[in-house]
Amino acid sequence: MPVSLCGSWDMVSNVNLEGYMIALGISLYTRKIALKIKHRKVIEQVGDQYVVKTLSTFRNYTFSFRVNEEFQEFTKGLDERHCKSLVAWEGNKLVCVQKGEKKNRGWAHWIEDDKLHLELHCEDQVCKQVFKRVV
Ligand code: ECB
Repeated sequence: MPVSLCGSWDMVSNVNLEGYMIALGISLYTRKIALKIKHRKVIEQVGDQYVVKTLSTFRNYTFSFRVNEEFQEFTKGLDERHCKSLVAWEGNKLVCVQKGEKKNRGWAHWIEDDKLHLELHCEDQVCKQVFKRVV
């Protein structure tokens, strides 16, 4: 049974968000703001339903899913695209594949050294974020 991802997490590092945002076609203006802000991740689980909230002073993005069940995702406030998304456990990693206009799009969350790790990928770009638990 993987370690629970649930809780509130504050960003401590953020590598190549710029490349990831360029791959998604985000405007220069929005990228400049997005790079300056710290994100908070809030992950909740009720039964087999997860809610993942990415919160910031600039924009918020919330979505929910059931593991192993494909769902329609609309990345409102991000790149505003529709994806067919599927989240599944791969070992200790919660892995999402986001099928849509953008190739090789998805993310993975896992816990390592008491930190929440997130790898976001799109086309040939990988963004790596690490979060520490909010106490
Ligand atoms: C919600 C805070 C986003 C602030 C940036 C706003 C605009 C930039 C537009 C698009 C850039 C794409 C992503 C920004 C980086 C992180 C936001 C959420 C990343 C994500 O999809 O996380 C997953 C896994 O936790 C949940 O969707």
